[in-house]
Amino acid sequence: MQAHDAMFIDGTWRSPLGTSAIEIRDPAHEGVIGEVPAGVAADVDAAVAAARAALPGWAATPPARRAEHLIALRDALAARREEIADTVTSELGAPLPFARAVHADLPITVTGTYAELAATHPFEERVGNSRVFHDPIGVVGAITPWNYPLHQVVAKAAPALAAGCTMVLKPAEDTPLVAQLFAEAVATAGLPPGVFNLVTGLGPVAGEALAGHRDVDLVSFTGSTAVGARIGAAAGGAVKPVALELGGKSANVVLPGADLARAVKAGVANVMANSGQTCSAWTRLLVPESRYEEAVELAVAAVARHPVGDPRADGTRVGPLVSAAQRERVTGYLEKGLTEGARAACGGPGVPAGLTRGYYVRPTVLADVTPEMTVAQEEIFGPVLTVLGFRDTEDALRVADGTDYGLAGAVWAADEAEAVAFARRLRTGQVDVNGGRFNPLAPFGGHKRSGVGRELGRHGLAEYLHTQSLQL
Ligand code: TXE
Repeated sequence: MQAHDAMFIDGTWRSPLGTSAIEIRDPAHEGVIGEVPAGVAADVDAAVAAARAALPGWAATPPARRAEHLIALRDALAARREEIADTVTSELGAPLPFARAVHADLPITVTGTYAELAATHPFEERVGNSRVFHDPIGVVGAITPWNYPLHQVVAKAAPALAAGCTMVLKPAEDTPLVAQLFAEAVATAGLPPGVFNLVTGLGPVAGEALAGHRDVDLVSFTGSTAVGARIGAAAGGAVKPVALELGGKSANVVLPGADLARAVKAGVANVMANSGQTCSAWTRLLVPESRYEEAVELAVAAVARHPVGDPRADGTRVGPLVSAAQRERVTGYLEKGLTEGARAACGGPGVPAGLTRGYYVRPTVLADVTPEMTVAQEEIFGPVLTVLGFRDTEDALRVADGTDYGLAGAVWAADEAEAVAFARRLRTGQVDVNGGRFNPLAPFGGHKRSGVGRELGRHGLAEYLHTQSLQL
């Protein structure tokens, strides 16, 4: 799509108030594919003012009518599915089939789920002699990352709009094009002006202005734990609610008696998807010590079935990383892992064969990893699987929970009851049991330093509501 040299504010594309622009690069070829304006505090002020002005009308719109708007928005996105996939492939580098099936279809589905929830949620209930109202929290400031650039936007915008909130979005600077496409879909769907506003820009400028804006009632942030912690601290100081979806270091725990081959295959596919740039990725494979070498061999064989290359080439399953900075970061972790005693069973630092341009890294299996190593503790955010051994179930639990994070994970066991019993003891927000299917209505979010709050489904809607009770 063609980039807009403008901000989407109050239902129209308005000239930016700053003078600088941000270049967007195609990570597969490193060329500039467009530029968007770098928003300044005055752009954020204008967008927040538009959202504030639109709030009373949108909040008073009957939920069933808001649901109709969300259906129109879903349809507007669905009509542009191929363009969404193409845009995400261009600015993120995701292989096209994955871009279609996940980057396009998931947000379309999620928008549909919130149309349904808007129509059916009990925004008013009776509790004894009280009438309890669940009202929109107000103007939402949303700050999103680049890894799932449309999904992250929709995971905030759809519930916020369903709740009756209005919103200002500051998308990631690496992937603003699909956010502009979303704003176009908002316009096509005929949402009232000011209900959704978009300001592109840099985190420390536009993001900071939005996160600290006095007239924003809730900040919803997805991104790094470092930035999330700052935003959370500022919100705490201002006594404002905040939703934070941060990093992860999730464990894929294969208990004795489980189907090891199946678990490893699924685990490798999970980590390689989106080049490993997924906060919930199962980056640590935990297997019984007695089957350690077998697991490493299975992982290496599975990685070989994930060809790395141009995201538009047939057969590619692993594209480049989003940026040169991310490639440096991931390569740094690989080097550190080897220095600390890990072994690259396949991959390792360096460029994949035949790929001299683009921000590629080699899909890697790190073996001989121990729980205290940096690569077992910190989020790498690349196509890198670490393999750790455990002695018994208690040891597995200790290792699985032994990081600062607690976002997602997986458990495999001979039977479901055993896997569920183990999963229930993990301090993590979401666990897939024996290959359980993704559910767009299930609450998603973290324990510990993985964040505060939940996204998706009715739990995601609740983040955008506040409650009033009247005693009769
Ligand atoms: O994140 P940032 P980055 C993790 C992952 C990755 C690392 C760094 O480990 O390697 O974070 O990625 C905006 N005030 N995740 O540097 O900086 C920024 O403009 C307000 C996990 O890209 O946190 C962007 O819109 N906003 C993750 C958003 O924050 C600020 C997804 C995220 O950028 C800001 C992405 C500031 N001071 C990275 N500084 C996940 N949880 O899915 C930046 N931003």
